[in-house]
Amino acid sequence: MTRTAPAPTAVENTDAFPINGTDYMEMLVGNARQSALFYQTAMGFQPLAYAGLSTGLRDRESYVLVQDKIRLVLTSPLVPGTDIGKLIDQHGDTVRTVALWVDDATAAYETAVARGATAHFAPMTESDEQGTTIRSAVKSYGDVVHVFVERSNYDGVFLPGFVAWEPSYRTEPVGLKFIDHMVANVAEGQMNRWVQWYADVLGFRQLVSFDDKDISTKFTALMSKVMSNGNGRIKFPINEPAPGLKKSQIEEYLEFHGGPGIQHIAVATDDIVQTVTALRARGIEFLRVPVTYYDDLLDRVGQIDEAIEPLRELGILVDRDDEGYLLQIFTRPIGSRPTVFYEIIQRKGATSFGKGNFKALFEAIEREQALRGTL
Ligand code: TYF
Ligand code: FE
Repeated sequence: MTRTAPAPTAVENTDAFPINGTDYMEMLVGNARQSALFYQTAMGFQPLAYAGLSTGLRDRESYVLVQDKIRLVLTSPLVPGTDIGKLIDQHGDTVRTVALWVDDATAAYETAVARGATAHFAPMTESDEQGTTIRSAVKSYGDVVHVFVERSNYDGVFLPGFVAWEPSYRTEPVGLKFIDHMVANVAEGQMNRWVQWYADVLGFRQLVSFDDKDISTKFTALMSKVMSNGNGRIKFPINEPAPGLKKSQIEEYLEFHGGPGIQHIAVATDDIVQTVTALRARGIEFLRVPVTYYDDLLDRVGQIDEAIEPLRELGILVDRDDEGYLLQIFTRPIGSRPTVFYEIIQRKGATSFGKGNFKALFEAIEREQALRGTL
């Protein structure tokens, strides 16, 4: 690993324009109504907003869910032949939009395009009784777009056009707090191009770089670089496959996703044992490392606040860096295709990405690939 910059909090802010944080993430899904129930029941999200037939849309509907700072939009087409339908046919359920909360969506768009971004839509003003938003968007890797959201003059439930979604069915949150990072998989030879894109267009800085020796098993390898904005709230690792003896998880993703896209969304909790216990009780399945992982855990990471036994029972991984330690665990893919999955992460000082867990984690992924016949 090469540290190209100090801790995220200490990174010099070179953002091309102010970005406050992630505003929302939109997934295109085959059946938003049922996916919404999955995110409520299994993942502990709360219903927030809705747009669809009853609000005047004819071709699609969206459910918006929230858990602490995480806003998730689930969108499905309602009729054949839509652009959204074509994207779902190509990718399966997929993250389409990573929306960034900005002070000025017009300036953000003009700056991003001037610095080399491809436009997706020009600034548009949307209004209702609750105020006005301005949104604009540029294209990133694959079919992922970054929407810039300016909402300082808006007081409504989500965005103009959405109404409050207030079903009587509610579930307990599981303690998910905010999006810690969102990881892209791109094709071999494309990582540096997209690293450069985030530097050129958004002014992001490279936090860390992992080469194929850092991230390899006997069979497969990958490379990864992490890009971050100035305030450290947005972290985008970008992976590409590296040559290996067998098909890597990145190649499997690219094949089943039909091109580059978001591979995993890491969500932060401040009590990972409680969060993972709750998620498991609701049916979420996690990757398992061999129990021998825990035999020398304290030798590797030193003293930690948590008891080892629950970590072993749940399969939670631990890694330490210069600044502290982190606990993390990865779900199985959440949809039918072996593409998108979630990471649950609790940081106790550490700002890194669990390099010490890469080998055990990637071997666990390879065991899953073997079961799928895709290794
Ligand atoms: O985001 C990360 O860097 C860690 C590890 O395919 C990781 O969560 C990296 C690549 C990958 C799965 C996990
Ligand atoms: Fe991660």
